[in-house]
Amino acid sequence: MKKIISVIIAALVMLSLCAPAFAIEYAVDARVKEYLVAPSQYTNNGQFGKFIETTLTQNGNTTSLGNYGGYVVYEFNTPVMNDPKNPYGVDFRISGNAFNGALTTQEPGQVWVSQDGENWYALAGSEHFENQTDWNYSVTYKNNGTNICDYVDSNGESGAVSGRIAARYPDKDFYTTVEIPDDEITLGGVCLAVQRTPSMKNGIQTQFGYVDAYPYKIDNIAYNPYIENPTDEGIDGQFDISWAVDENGYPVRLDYVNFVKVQTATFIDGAMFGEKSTEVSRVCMIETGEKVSFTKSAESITVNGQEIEITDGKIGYDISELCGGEITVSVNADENSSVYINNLRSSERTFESAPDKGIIRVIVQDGEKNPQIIYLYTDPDSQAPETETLIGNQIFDRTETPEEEEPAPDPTPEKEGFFKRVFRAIGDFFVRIYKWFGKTFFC
Ligand SMILES: [Ca+2]
Ligand SMILES: [Ca+2]
Repeated sequence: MKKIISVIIAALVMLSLCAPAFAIEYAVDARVKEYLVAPSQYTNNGQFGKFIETTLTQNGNTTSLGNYGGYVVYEFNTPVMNDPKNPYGVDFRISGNAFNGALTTQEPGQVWVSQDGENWYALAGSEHFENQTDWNYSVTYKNNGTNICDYVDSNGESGAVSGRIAARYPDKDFYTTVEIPDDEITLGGVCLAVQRTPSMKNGIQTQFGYVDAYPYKIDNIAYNPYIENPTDEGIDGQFDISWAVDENGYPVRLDYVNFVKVQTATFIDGAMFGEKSTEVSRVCMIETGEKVSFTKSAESITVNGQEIEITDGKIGYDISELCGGEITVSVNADENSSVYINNLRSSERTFESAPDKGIIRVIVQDGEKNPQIIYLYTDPDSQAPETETLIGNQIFDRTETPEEEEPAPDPTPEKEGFFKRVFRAIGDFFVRIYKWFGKTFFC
């Protein structure tokens, strides 16, 4: 027994010696500015409901944001750069605790970014432009003095907040960074789905662009968000600042951000598991690559048979004249590209009618390159921009850098045929004779 104990102590000493090395590698230069766990089984309660700062440490520590609207705001001391050298365009990672990508396991959190902490832009994940996604949903949680809050939402639905154990009103003493009124608090933002009937089937499927949707990995490597089979192979929490959009869903250009917010984006009763609540386990920066490179494989997009040429510097296209009823969008890109049309990974998608939000986003991505992002506007009355609206200072040159050409291999001398060799030998012979005569008789 003593031997076992001494081995354990030795192992612990070894681990404690190793820890600082990992801490340096994965430390994030940021602080928690605000944190609130919305009424849920984790509110005012234990590890999952309190120690959010641990998500900034090297190995992370699972912490919950609670029910819909619960959130954390990180303030970075060093800006997070939207650096075109980042593989796949991924600029940072925030992981949750999902153990697979199944719809019952996913608990997606919406990510927002800001330069000043006041003006926020959503990073549009795969579901952002789908009809069922509500960009302006809110829930007012009411403190009734019991373990289960009441609520009323922006759709006028109301009742008791369902919870497996409890859905407590947040206590001021637990969440000191947020002003919490005594009687009720309203939390709003993006909501991906509302399902308040308790059922094991109350799940949600996202493809990319949310926290706590896929298994996580503890490292600082960027993984491709657009892979073919994310349900089996997706890695949680890859974020590209180039997904940023304003309140109308129009693209904005942010070359850096100083604040990142994660917010539970569902109001779903998951029956025996309790409410769906986004967990945050770890924030990390990613290793920047060597080379700037952009995907530009889509030269054109066909909408209902009409080809639209994609021109340099223009990412927004008005297609409203082509949108009478059904809309079929075909992306003419390299066959090896990953192509997303809103939340569908395919180079073609048919919409029964124009999407409610008036926007179809096309993403094309090749190899490790930054994606090509194109917006098609279906609403004739929209004032949609043809380019991204620049926020703050422009830092990076986004024009495409040509691929470095592979050095040409040394030319291999062609093997000469038999007759060619004979003729060359005869020619060389006469040249030598000619030179010999010249030297002998004329010099
Ligand atoms: Ca990026
Ligand atoms: Ca989770």
